[in-house]
Amino acid sequence: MADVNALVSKLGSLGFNDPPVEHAAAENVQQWADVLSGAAGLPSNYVLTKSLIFKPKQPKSESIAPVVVIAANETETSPKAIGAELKLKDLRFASDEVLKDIFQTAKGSVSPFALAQVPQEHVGNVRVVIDKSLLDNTDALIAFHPLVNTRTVFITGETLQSYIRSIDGLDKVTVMDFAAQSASSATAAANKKPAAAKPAAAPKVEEATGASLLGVTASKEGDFPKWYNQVLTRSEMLDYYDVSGCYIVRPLGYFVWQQIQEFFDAGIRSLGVRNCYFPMFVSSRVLEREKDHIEGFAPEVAWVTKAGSKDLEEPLAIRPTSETVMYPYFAKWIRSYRDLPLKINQWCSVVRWEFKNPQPFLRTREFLWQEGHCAHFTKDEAMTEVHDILALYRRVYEELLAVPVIEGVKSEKEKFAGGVATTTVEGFIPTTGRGIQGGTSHYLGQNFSKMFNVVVEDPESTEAERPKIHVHQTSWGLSTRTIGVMVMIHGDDKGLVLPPRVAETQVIIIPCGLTVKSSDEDRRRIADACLNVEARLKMAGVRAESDLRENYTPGFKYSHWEVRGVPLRLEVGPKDLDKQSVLSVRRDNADKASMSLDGLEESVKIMLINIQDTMLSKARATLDSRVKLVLKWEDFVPTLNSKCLTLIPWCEREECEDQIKDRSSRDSLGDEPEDDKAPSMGAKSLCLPFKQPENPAIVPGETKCIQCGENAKRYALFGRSY
Ligand code: 87F
Repeated sequence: MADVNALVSKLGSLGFNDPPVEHAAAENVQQWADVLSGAAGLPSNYVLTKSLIFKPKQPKSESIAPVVVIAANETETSPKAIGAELKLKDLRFASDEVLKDIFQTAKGSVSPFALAQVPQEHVGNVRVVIDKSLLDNTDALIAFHPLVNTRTVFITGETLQSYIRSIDGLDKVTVMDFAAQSASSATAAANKKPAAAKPAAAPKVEEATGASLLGVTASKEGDFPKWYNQVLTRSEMLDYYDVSGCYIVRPLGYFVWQQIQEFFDAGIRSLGVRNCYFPMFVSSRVLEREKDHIEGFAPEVAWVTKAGSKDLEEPLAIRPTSETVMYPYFAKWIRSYRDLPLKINQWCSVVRWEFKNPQPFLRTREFLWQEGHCAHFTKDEAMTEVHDILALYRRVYEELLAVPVIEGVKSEKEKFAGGVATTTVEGFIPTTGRGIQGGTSHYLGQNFSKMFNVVVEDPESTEAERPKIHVHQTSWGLSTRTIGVMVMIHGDDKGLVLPPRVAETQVIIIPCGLTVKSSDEDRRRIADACLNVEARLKMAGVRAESDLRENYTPGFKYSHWEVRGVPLRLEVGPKDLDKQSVLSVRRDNADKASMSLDGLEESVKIMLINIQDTMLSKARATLDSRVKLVLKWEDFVPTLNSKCLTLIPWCEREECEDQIKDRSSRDSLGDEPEDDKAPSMGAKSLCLPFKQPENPAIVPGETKCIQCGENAKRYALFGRSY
């Protein structure tokens, strides 16, 4: 027998206290509308709903995976469209047995509230689809039968969502825009255009809208790309945008960037670098002054060609980097060696119209970065700076993001073509076994100063002859790619895991241990204790928040903050308070410990430092175990295939690098792909690490390159990469 009272009290606990309206039995929607029209106590504006239960075609051996659709009565809920949205085949109405066995309800009495009656062993298989129009229409209340057809409750979209969230284990919830679906299929039918005509980003935007309801469901090992997208969107770090390759960095993600900015900005300031801002537009004349190296990059340059409907007299490029923008002004501003060094940096966004598959943070068409550009009198000074900046990049990764990196210099093939030498910090994504360039610091030599005529007079020269000396330049950049690397390395199947130094909220305080029997007095005591802990931690400089929302269970709050990567949770319950303590739960390793209220500030700070350190050591241990010394070619591809990077004795010849790439790509191996995820890409050199293996050390003239047999010069780090 349906327990209407329990339901009403549940809705009450979610903050919805209006009693159900009683009426004569309604067997169908028409009758429902009729009986309501005569009832008293109706809200002024409401929508009647339908709740439908479908079942996909599935093998008998699999457990039943029903789909509950909650929609406005007026909404056209085609099973085909729902199936397409959920990627399920052949949706049919569920049988009476399914209604009875799984939802303990019968035809005619189905409502969202039947979800609470699903036995625990089935809950994980149930999918829920909510009609977006119900949630969007905030002017109207939503009408449901509370398990019996003689009453109606009217609730808000917010309460409906809270109710669904409060059901333990129910995590497959999709918000579906039926209106957009039927509009787009109508247009498609009318135009008979191929599917490709649909904007590619649209379904993702939709998925992201519904995502705020959910935790992460994809597994990191099982489906890494899906996992990465879910972690970013469901943690609310990032959202999709309707220009392909462009993304919204939401406050949680932007906070991480600001922490990086703050740290790096202080670092470069103490090296004497000053911030500035140059325009984002570059005329073609100026861009092409640097033809040689721009040539390879030209396809990625985006141009503005119109203002309103009028063509611009001269198209303007949007900066992909600012060498050509800045260096004419270096020539203007630098007159004497006394004007050196000139050290400037700008924080800005750049645009590179990539055609390869975009990936949030890792490869995007517009991204945020800093670009530093300096001019020095001597090569030595410039080289010192190149290394100082690289050390700062390493510290951003290791000290802030808890991400270990390998420092080194790029091969001739991989260096920035406009410069003399490129130094780099290389990261590693264990799940895919691929390396990733983390930031580069270039010694440009006198290449650009010759092109842009950035010269000073020789201070040693006499009045008579005044030879000009070209300055030695550096440029260096670090982008929001840092954030993507951090997410990929630390995230887990529950979502984001943030290192404390970059977490917007470092500690979340959650009241728990309250039951329906708890008195108001108990509730107040716990809430006050949470606020007190929050205030004490804030005073001590810890970024702490309490989650005192009343319409959510502690379990819901735990997952809410776990998805968002908060490093430390403090649970405050009556029993803890009796012992003058709280329970701490770490996000990185789930360790629980009782923490005394006495000296809490110190204990929390120590624990945050410990979390930061543990995250780095763990990532470093993984990196160390996945960089393999490979001393013969036969071991090279198998090592890559086991998701490792390789350190090989190498001749450093470009031709050999090309051969390594060819010989390690799947096509040339003649392998049939075992599955779509099998690695196909060839390996490239990531860097020549500064720290060279010593056992065995390279013996000049003796140690041979493992690919071509010529003399090896150094060990090189090779791997598949992003
Ligand atoms: C894309 C289009 C046009 C990279 C591009 O690494 C030009 C370029 O010059 C381009 N992609 N690059 C190289 C950037 C070199 C350098 N610039 C300053 C950096 C760090 C910051």
